Amino acid sequence: MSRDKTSGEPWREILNSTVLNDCIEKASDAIGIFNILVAGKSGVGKTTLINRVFGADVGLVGSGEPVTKEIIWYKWPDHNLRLCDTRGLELKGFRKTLSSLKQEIRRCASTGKTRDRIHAAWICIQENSARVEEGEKDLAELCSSHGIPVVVVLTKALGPKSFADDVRRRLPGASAVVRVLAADWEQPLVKSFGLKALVQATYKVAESTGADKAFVAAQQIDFSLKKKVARGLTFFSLDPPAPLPQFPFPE
Ligand SMILES: Nc1nc2c(ncn2[C@@H]2O[C@H](COP(=O)(O)OP(=O)(O)OP(=O)(O)O)[C@@H](O)[C@H]2O)c(=O)[nH]1
Ligand SMILES: [Mg+2]
Repeated sequence: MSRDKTSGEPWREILNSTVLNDCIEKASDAIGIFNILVAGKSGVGKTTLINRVFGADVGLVGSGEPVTKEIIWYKWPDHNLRLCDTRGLELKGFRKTLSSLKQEIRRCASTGKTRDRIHAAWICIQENSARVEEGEKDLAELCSSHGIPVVVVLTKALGPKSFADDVRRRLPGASAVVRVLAADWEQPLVKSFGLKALVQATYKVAESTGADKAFVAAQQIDFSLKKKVARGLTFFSLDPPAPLPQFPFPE
């Protein structure tokens, strides 16, 4: 048996085997893709939030696929996440953004496949803005009318706390309203909070869309949730197409 470092070792052959690759592909298909729409006015903290929850540095991706000027899809190779980033929810241009989004939501749903649909929307509103804009209200209604569950994220949540109740009143179709400080605040010092609550609220809505496993795989906040889901999705429960070869680990 060759001891060459690059080839001929049985464990490398197994790693490259079609059987194993088929299993990995099957596992990845079983987990699927989570498509999330993230919207909110400029500077509210969308990118900070996404980076914290998914550990995916959106700022560094640079390979977004623009659908229109207002809608960009970010996709990561070998990741269970696709992110639809929107621009222009500001007062002036929001009608145009909403009409592009409507088309995009319909396009995503048109294949009839779970993996192509938009599974959830995070509408981000900075807590201290203390008001819900028309664009945010219309977007929430647009999503709800297309069966996309909405989680409202009150970002940079340093108060006023009572704003959450106003938002629940103004956006009654939202599945959840979650206060989040995605990164520690320095002056005054306030530790980050709310990320786990956001993940749990999103998981709850994702369960109804069939994309919950992909969401759990993609998020980097709640590891007990990952364990819980992994227990129901073991590698060997995926019925390999042929018996896997025995695995002689390298010495
Ligand atoms: N400390 C702290 N800073 C935050 C938080 N969220 C956002 N920021 C800061 O607020 C600024 C804007 O945040 P971004 O995440 O870039 O906001 P955005 O919504 O992606 O902005 P656009 O891409 O311009 O629409 C940045 O300086 C962030 O560091 C937070 O939870 N804590
Ligand atoms: Mg951003």
